[in-house]
Amino acid sequence: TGRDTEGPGGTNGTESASETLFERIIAREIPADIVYETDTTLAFRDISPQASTHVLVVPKARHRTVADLAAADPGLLAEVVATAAKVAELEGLHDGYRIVFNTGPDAGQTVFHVHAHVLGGEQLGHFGR
Ligand code: IU
Repeated sequence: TGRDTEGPGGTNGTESASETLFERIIAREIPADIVYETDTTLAFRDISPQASTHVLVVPKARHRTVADLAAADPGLLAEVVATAAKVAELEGLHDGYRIVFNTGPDAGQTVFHVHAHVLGGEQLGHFGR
């Protein structure tokens, strides 16, 4: 939609117009089952779990995709990954877990506030469709 260069939170002066579901969860306007929180990240359960454990980790600052986040704030991307690892520990995923960043429509990204899917608690299929 031509907003790919927009910065976190939007730069078009109509923040609410570009707000995603996850801004509303971060603002506690919509309830979520929060698993863990840091100053800069939030982890909450996916409403439609695709594995025994399925938690989403978001940076509180808005970036559309993981590529945008990596370019704009690599330290924050590292914090997202560290929060994902903490979630895995809290959830007892001692035999491993998967971190997925769906990026763009072909990957099925539906919410354009970057989020890591943390999946585990069972033997996961090896990629596929
Ligand atoms: P995706 O990678 O953009 O497809 O991931 C979006 C996720 O957000 C997806 O797994 C949904 O189940 C999840 N989700 C949610 O947890 N709560 C909601 O209210 C909605 C979507 I709408």
